[in-house]
Amino acid sequence: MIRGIERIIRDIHTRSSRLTILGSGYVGLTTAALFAEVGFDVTVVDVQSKIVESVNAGVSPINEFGLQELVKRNVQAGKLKAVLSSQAILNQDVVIISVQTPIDKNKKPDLSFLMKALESVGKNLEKKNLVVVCSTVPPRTLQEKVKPLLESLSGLSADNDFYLAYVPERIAPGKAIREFVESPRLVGGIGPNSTKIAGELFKTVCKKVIETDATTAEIAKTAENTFRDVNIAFANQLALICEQNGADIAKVIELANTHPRVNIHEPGPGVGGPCLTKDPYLLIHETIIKKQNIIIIARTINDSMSHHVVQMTLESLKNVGKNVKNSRIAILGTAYKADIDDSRFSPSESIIQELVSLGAETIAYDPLCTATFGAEKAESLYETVTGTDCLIVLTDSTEFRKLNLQEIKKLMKTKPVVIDGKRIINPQEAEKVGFIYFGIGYGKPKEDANNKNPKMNFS
Ligand code: SAJ
Repeated sequence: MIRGIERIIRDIHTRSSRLTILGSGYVGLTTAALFAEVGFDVTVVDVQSKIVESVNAGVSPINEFGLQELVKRNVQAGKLKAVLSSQAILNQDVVIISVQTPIDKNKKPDLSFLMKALESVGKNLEKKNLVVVCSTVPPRTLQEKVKPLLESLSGLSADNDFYLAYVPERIAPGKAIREFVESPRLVGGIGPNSTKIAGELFKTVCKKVIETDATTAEIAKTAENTFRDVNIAFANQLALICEQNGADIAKVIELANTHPRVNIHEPGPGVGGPCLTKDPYLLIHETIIKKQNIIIIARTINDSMSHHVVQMTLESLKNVGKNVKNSRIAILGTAYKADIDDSRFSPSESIIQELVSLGAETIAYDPLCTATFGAEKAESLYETVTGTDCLIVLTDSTEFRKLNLQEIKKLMKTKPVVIDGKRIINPQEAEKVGFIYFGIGYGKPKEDANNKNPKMNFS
């Protein structure tokens, strides 16, 4: 047995192992390109022919920093290719699964893509193969779903005849390649042999590998994004407290974070993207803690922030004698966060839709993202703001961090309102230029609130 494992590890070290990656999203393709770059023969499998054709032409179908060069170089060198069918799983030594694991409309994990991929893997599984799951999954998925399925389809025993590990990804869009290499990588085997072999494989690309077991790795992965979601929910609730008490959340967080063991995240118009909106539900799936579950409460708080932005807009317009109905509203930022083209679960979607349902005219602009969620599409910042009553900032994109407030004011209608969802505008400066300013977590000083701008109360 030991000699068998040593041979597999030697094949990894000499780059003789053949790798197949199932799923060619931004994680799968980044994984494939990086393993090809360190010398492995890599085949990436996808169900979409346009993705396969693109990769084989040396063109990355995904807009990810540095990926294009990696794909081109390794396709040209014959180290990386893409195929449509699952036939590629035959005669492979390592199969890495990186397919989507979404949640359904009831917030329950939908593991159908993973199970389908595993069926094709299981039917062709051979002795000494290593199967690695990278997709984010609920706790005990490897023990209770993946292992039994592969064993029954292949007739082989996990950690003895073949090897199985959970190796979650923790890369962020825009910095996927750097983070793949630099971030410590959790490697959780179904048994010690699997952990050892998978660890050796990932050490060829990742600077640091941390070995554990599959279930611990599953919980740690979902805990990371859940921690961020809960922390952001705390920041959002703190923002509402500041609004009601005439304090500035930006200052409060800055001060609280000078405590050496405090790290409060940033409040905002809501939490978007495919990770933080999903992973908390994977973590708590089938948990017995149904009531007073901080994780569910945090999700609810974060989801409620988009409605808070709309309420803030309505109140602000009312303060200047305008009605949201027939007001023209400029939206800056439709991606789920700054400087990316991804609009999945973006808070701007529900904000635009609620404003439209209330009779507002909306126009949206994002430097990288083409989604507008039903708003009119503008091609530039100045086109967006022209003739509008209100400007809502929803991402802190680089372009929005240096807004020329004087110029913007000239293009907007009288008594222009600005709603700063990301707290990137200086409130005093905006008011000096002539804006009616409201920002998430920015409570008007009490004397102001009593005299000129009544304190807003969003409960
Ligand atoms: N957000 C806040 N306040 C914050 C930070 C984020 O409201 O303090 C909002 C963002 O605006 C966005 C959402 O939360 O709408 C998600 O932001 P994110 O920075 O966590 O971005 P993601 O979803 O791209 O998260 C990825 C994660 N990667 C994976 O799951 C593989 C996450 O683990 C990383 O921590 C994060 O990138 C990162 O560090 O960039």
